[in-house]
Amino acid sequence: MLKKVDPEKTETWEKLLRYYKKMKNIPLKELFKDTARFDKYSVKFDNILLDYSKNKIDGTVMSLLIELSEISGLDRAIESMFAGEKINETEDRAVLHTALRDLTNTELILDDKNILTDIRSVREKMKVFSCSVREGVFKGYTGKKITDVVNIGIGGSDLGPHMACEALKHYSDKGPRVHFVSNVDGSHITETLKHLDQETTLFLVASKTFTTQETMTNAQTAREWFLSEAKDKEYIKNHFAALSSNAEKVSQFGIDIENMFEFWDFVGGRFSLWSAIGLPVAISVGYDLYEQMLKGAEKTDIHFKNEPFVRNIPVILGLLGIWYSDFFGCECEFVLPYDQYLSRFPAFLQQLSMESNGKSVSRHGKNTGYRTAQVLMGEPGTNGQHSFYQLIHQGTHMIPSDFLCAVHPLNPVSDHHDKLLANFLSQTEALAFGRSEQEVIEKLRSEKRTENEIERISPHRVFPGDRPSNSIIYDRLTPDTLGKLIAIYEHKVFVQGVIWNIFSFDQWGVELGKELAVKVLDEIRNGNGNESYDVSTAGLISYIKEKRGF
Ligand code: G6Q
Repeated sequence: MLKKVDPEKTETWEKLLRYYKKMKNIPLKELFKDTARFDKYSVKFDNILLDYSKNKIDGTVMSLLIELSEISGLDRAIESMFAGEKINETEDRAVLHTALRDLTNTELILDDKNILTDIRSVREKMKVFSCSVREGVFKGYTGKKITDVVNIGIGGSDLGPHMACEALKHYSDKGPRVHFVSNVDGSHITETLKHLDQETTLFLVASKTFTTQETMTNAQTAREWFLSEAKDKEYIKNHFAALSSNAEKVSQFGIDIENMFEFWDFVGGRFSLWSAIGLPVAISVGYDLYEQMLKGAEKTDIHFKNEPFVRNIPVILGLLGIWYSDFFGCECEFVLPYDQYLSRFPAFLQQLSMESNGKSVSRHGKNTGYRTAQVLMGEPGTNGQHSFYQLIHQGTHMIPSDFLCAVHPLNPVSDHHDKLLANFLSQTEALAFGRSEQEVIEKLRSEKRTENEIERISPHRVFPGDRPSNSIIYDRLTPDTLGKLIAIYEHKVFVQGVIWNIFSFDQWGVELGKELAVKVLDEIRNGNGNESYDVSTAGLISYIKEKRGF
């Protein structure tokens, strides 16, 4: 079980607070007088390099942060998670997404059962199914090959596979096209189905519970669309598969249990990419490459379990996040992939981090009183540069940012990659070291500007610098690298949750809105009285009803 240590009440926290008061006034420029800084604060793990030297840290900060992780029982927490202890206490569940990418032939006993046996057998079933869809052995009801696969799911049953299919698109040459429908807004499924053909479309209904309103609504619409052409319900088995843990509901929906790919309670939604939820990835790029992604994640698991904290990438990233959130008071963090294939990585990480650690009640059941997860956002570079980077460079907030880029491009077109790399490198340099007023004045003078102009313009062109970032460089975006990167962030989130003394694996915060929506739905559908609502909600409902002619 996880230790329950209130980090704020530890002596180390106090020491960090005192040290922060000193560190905040030492600019990065000053810290970089130490020419060994890159060697001291960078870590290599296989084909990935993390440079965290452009952070407002020194040896003392890092030792204190590591001390904090030790006091919090991080070592033991890691062991507990991998061993399948029920560390998701509020739901009484183990947290074993790591078992899904355990490709060794060992065993892992949970509730008297070797779960690796079940995991292997679902993986085998995924292998056979994905191959047969890709090779056209699995056929539609008129005997045609499947050309389009539509994954219907939301949250954890959408964000991971959607992100991974996008990230590995380069490798999907012979696979069918893969589409993702998540939003209950009818426009999402309508626009997706518009260009598809019932005879050649396969639906994967991805829902652990098989009760999620958005997913079941979209799945029903897909079923009606299919039957409008195919007519006979017998054909559903040729066009619908389920990724779920609820066999009863799957069969009630009319999906053949043969076409159900199971996963289990010990897999949380946002960590479920490694389970049957990854089936669209296997179909898109082929099972072997899908398994390479799992292998990459497994390598990160080994790194996370075995590397001392000083060289442990998820631990370092997690600690830096805490340093900025709790001591510098940063409310936001950015993840900026200089890799178009990672365009959906920030969206995936938003859920991973904010749904896991966006909590304010500690494992003691009391208000934390200190900050937990920051708001996470991001966009691929260089697009972000022409959009919101203004704020990170010259705004009033300090926003620690992770920059990611490949050394080698997957598409070596002219000098695109040189330019991408140049932008990637320059941005972190500009953020850290900025441009002083003196430098601005000299530059304007060299441009032959008048002294009046210089006086007027120069304050606006100063870059204060001293803005922290991490650089993560990988050789090229392969399935193995993608697996490693995702697992690095998963474990970063785990590290932070352990130290913040919160439960990272539940998500009670999404429940209230869902419950209220049931009541409001009745109102919208049947026009029942609205006297039990607050005046704002009641006013909005009346307005909508009036407009809809109720
Ligand atoms: C993630 C959450 C959540 C979940 C969705 C979909 O950790 O649990 O995002 O994945 O609500 O749930 P179903 O897979 O049950 O439809």
